[in-house]
Amino acid sequence: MGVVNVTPDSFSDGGEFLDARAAVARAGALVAEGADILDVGGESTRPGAEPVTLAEELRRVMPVLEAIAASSLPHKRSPAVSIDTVKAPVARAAIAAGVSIVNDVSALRADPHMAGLVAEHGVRCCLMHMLGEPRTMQREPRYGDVVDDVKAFLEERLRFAVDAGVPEENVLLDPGIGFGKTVEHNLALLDRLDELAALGRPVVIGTSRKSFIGWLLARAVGEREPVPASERLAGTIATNVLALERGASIFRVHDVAPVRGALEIAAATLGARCRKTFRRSPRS
Ligand code: HH2
Repeated sequence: MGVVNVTPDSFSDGGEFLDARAAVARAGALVAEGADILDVGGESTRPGAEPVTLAEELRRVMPVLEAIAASSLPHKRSPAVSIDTVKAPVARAAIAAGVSIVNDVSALRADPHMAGLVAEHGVRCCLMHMLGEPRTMQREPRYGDVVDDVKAFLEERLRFAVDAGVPEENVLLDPGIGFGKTVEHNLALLDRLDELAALGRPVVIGTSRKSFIGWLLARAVGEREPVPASERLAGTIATNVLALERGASIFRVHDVAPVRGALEIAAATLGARCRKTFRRSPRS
């Protein structure tokens, strides 16, 4: 899953693809690099981010989704498109423009109309764990056992979605790396990702360029500041390979080519152990 951030303030690429043409070019490049899914978002969820209005979010993402749907992508492979939003009206407009996955980082909690919308249109949805909300989530997050707590949350949200009429097979689950989590919380979730995969739904993992990687690299060399996002590719690759081994099947990343390459080799090495989870989308 390649990330297309149409935002001025995303933590690693804010402002780079705010212009619709730049975002569409970015989408094309990600598909050429091997993305099976494009995740388009118009609202940053980085720690401390302020919410954006409905009108502004629509203004950012719709031209990009429409251009992708019109197949102006300079590549033959046709990706699935997901919309990274917590707002039902944005999801509704995105679905009308051909989006088939709603990536809701609030796991259907932010907008009371989201679950019904996903059910009504028969699209897939990604339910992600987040403690609190982006503005405040990194202020001393606490858990009993982070993996048990996240697992219980995802189980409850899966049940909620199914009760709202979303077929279970349309649900993807995501532990929400970096969303109200310390470095140690993120590491525990990655280490025990198999416990979340045991819920029986595909696991989405989003470690790409995230700050825990920057902090771990800084710690390793005795620095006091996290290494910048531009220097977190090695950590992104390592964590995605590990997540594959622990049962993840969708890898949300900014740098598709190197991560895909690493995953191909890791999948070949692991063979039958991950054949079920690592496969290209049916469309490619
Ligand atoms: N991470 C981000 C945004 N959306 N969705 C899912 N399902 N899982 C994630 O881990 C996830 C997500 C944050 O990354 P990014 O989009 O690059 O940054 P920003 O939120 O600042 O735009």
